[in-house]
Amino acid sequence: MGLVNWIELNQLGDERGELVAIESLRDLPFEVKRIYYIYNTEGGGSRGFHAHKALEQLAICVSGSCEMYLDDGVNKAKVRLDSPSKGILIGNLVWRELHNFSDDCVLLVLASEYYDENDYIRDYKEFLREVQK
Ligand code: T46
Repeated sequence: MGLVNWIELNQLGDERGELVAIESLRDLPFEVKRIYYIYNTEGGGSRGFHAHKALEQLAICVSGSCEMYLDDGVNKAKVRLDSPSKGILIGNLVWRELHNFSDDCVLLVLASEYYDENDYIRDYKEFLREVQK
């Protein structure tokens, strides 16, 4: 898996509006154990600045936009999330930073594991050491 992996989600819209459905292990490569979302970002700063040892996630900007900086210790990329029908897969051992949230941003995240603070690597040098193992 490369650093930047987009997943095009199925848009099931009709004249009443759009509908996107996401099924565990079918539309994304892991079982979803947790869902969270980030909103009310107006005036907020950047977020993230960490990697995960095991956690995999799919992030979808269901409203507005934001930018995500991804770094696997070798490759670096900046992506813009601005579509409710497109998600970005974030693998384990990927450093992520989130910037430039629009006021109306709602970032929905589907996660492969329950919340576990021990899975976070919050120190960039420790992250590089972990990647090089
Ligand atoms: C990620 C980016 C995109 C919980 O109690 N449960 C949860 O599931 C989450 C995600 C967070 N929290 C608590 C931990 C902190 O006290 O909520 C607070 C804010 O979390 P954090 O500072 O980790 O938020 P972000 O936006 O920097 O990072 C989050 C995720 O933690 C992270 O996995 O990839 O969003």
